Amino acid sequence: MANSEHTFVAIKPDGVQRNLVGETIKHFEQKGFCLIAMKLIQASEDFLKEHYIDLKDHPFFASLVKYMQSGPVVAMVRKGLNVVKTGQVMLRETNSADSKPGTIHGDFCIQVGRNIIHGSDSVESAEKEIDLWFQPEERVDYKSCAQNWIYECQVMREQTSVLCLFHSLSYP
Ligand code: IDP
Ligand code: MG
Repeated sequence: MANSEHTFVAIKPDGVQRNLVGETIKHFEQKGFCLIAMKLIQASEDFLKEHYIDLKDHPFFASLVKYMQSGPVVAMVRKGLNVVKTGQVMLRETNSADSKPGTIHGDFCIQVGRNIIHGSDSVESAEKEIDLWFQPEERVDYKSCAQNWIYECQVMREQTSVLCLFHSLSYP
């Protein structure tokens, strides 16, 4: 269903140490993406190697794992319409030097190796990352009242595709 896409977001150790947890969460909260799970976690080396397995052949892999292990990370799951793609736009670019003001990297980071936040780069990676970081019982599905004001179509609010075909718009 359209607005039930999930993404994985992690505030990296530098984001936590620089007291940017609230600021980065605020971006996702204000945007309207629903919070499904969140925790503070000190990840192990093996765990981070698994998380970044696709980058294992890059020269920065070892330093990336060390950086991510250097302190706690705030991991979360967000849900919403095109949340993976839009989440990436909100973070952009991987290299902070190329990131525009208004994005999280653009506003809070200078170097690629200290870019305070991770977001899944595809729906497939989001699924893998969410499964790696969160047990099913750590994810909470609930009805957010805000959704009535964030999405215009009944289908987006109720997450039931047939509803859109039969209901005219009815605002709360
Ligand atoms: P992404 O985080 O935008 O998806 P990836 O290419 O998946 O970018 O890289 C993962 C992370 O690895 C980046 O967020 C950044 O922290 C780090 N990284 C990427 N490229 C470099 C580099 O050239 N030098 C140092 N660290 C890098
Ligand atoms: Mg990536």
